[in-house]
Amino acid sequence: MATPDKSAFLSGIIEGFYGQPWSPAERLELFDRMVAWGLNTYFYCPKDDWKNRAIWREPYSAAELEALASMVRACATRGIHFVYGLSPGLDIRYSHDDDRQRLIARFEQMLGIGCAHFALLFDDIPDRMEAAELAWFGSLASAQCQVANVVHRWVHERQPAARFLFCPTPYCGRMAERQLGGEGYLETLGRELAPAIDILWTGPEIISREITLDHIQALTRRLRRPPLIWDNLHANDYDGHRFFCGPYSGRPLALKSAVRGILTNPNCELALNFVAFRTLAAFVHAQDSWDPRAAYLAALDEWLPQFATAGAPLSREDVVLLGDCYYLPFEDGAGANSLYVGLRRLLSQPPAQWGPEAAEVHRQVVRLRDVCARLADLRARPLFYAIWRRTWELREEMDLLDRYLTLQRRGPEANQACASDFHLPDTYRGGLVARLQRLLVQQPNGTFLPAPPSPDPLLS
Ligand code: GDL
Repeated sequence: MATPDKSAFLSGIIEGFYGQPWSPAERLELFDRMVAWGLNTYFYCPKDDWKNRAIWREPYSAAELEALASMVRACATRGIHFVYGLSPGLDIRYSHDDDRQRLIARFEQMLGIGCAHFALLFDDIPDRMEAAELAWFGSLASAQCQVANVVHRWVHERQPAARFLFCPTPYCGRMAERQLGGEGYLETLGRELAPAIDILWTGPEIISREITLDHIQALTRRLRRPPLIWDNLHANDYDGHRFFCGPYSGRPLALKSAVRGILTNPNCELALNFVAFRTLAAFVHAQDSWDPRAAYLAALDEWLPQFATAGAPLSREDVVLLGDCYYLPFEDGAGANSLYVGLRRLLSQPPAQWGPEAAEVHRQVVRLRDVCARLADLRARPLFYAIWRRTWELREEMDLLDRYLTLQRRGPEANQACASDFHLPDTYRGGLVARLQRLLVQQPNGTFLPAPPSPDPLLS
């Protein structure tokens, strides 16, 4: 049984993204990695596990409960804290006793299979209540506190060492500034939520580039306790074109002593999370200094064997370049960035003025295209299935750039328009979403303006 320690610093993984939850086999693989790397908490709250959110009132069937029980056992035998989270916020009636009883009934099912730690989540829900409920409680925050305190007390009586987590409706700085959940929401939590309850927080934003000590200290005063970080740095459920395999970064090491723990809600595809988890673990155990790039390179060295292919293995350089293309939400890795900058510079000049750097940029384009193509030969098929859609798209772009650069570098005598039989209108970069994306252009300050009119093959 995992030793429930009320003061332990929680470090680990949240399965809390939108989309298909991980499989039992994937979770076992994850738990083994967590043990090897020294992460102590797995938090189960997948958004699209129906019974966690959309139909939270329905009890688990015997088969579902057995599947959860084997997960709880797998964590217990490895000394990992298993936290079970329930999200009733879409339609809970806070004042109704039968809804509270349903929450308790679910937690009772989970206690029955050995689950020791619990969470209630109120993220991504309507921030309004029925008028009668509002009049009864005074605020959404008070309503949530009352329900959470009742359930917490019930759990605590049966499992005194249980950790109990709470995800607020405004769970980041921007939401709090916009007064999501009502004025004074966080202060109400600070006053009314049982002090032992851990409050989850994603930083200044849902996806936070940085989480500073100042930010956390100000929040701690409002919540009257240090928060528990729910980090979305590597989450990719909001963008189907991307995944993130850059290092844990933008957080000072001192953050660890200012919070109750750091949990990361990562890429939906488990196989793409190697660097995310490895570098979080390294951050959690780092003592004196933190160099994200060095941590990234060290993690890639450990990941490299999974890039063995049916033919010649991908080199470390290949994998670093690939990883650099899917680095972090706010940052490309050095190799990807220099390729992009080189291409931009080249394409802004007439080909007659291209110097020797054109050959180097072109060489990198071809190399990246080939790396993407060779991923089809990966021996680690789960990794290939997780990665291929994004890298196929990158391969297409590199292939087109290769054709363009080849043509232009032949010199003025090749003076002909660039066209490609593999990049035809409507199939290449096609579809309504792609067309819609071209209508409004985001400016560097974040605002949107209509794009200058441009030809649309479907309309011409
Ligand atoms: C969210 C959701 C989370 C989702 C993430 C990234 C929290 C507390 N909730 O808002 O489930 O995966 O953004 O899209 O972060």
